[in-house]
Amino acid sequence: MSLELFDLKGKVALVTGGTHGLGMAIATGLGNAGAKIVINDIFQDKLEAAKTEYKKAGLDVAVYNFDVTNESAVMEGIRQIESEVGPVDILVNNAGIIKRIPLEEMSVEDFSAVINIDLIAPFIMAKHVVKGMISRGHGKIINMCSMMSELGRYTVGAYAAAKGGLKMLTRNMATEWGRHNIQINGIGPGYFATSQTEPIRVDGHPFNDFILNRTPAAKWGDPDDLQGAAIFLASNASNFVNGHILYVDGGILATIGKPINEK
Ligand code: NAP
Ligand code: GCO
Repeated sequence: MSLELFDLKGKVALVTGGTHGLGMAIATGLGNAGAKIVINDIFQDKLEAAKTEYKKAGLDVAVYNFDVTNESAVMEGIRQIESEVGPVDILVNNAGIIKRIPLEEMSVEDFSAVINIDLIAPFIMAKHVVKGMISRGHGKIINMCSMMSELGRYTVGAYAAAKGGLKMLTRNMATEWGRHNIQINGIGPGYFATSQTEPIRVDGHPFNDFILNRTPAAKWGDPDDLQGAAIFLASNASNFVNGHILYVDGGILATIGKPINEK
């Protein structure tokens, strides 16, 4: 019985922003666990390139082009997906952006852009996927949170506000939809090697040294390190887990850290 708990055969999983980075890693993990994978993005060329990459990994992924911040586009995208692929059993709200600007220099436009994609879009996506989940009496929603759901950092104030809000939105989704046998949880990655963190990860960048020191595992996360947490939260193994943020951070949140030169 135990391994069957993690089997996703017969499930449809929609991963937003799944053309690369953490979304692609998570979608690949869910696909390898048996789910039919659907991804979205806003650039058709990235969707086509990603489809080819997934195919090389043995996964036939369905791709849809819509902006997660545009409610009418989301409604049409979900309608198409549920008509052409099937009802969405698993939603991973992964699409996101970051803007690294000191708050006193940040425009309201930039602040709003981050909030729109990182906080309001997960609400829009969930609102239009959950209706079917309620009617079917089951569903899984996974929101991509962050270390910034718990901690502040210089220049990422809008992102921290969004990801902190996403943690509480996750808990409120669980509060409102748990009664329908829908589990809504978050994954809180530490620092991972993707295009999003590339600017602060290059060798010699002070932040790179800081993170290697601040992380007990003493390395940047590999996106595939998130696959186990995603499969767990997408599967029957987590049917009594709700409103939980599962941090996959190499130990960052467990420690105050250590002096740079200390072993
Ligand atoms: P990434 O490399 O920047 O990828 C983000 C994805 O979201 C891209 O596919 C992007 O598409 C898509 N996207 C952006 N805006 C969109 C929109 N309006 N509609 C649809 N798709 C959109 O980021 P990542 O590092 O993989 O991170 C993925 C998620 O994990 C994000 O929510 C991020 O905040 C979170 N996270 C990342 C880390 C980390 O260390 N990397 C840690 C904690 C949390 P395009 O490429 O076409 O723009
Ligand atoms: C940053 C990083 C982080 C990571 C992640 C950490 O500039 O601090 O981009 O925000 O993306 O969210 O969990």
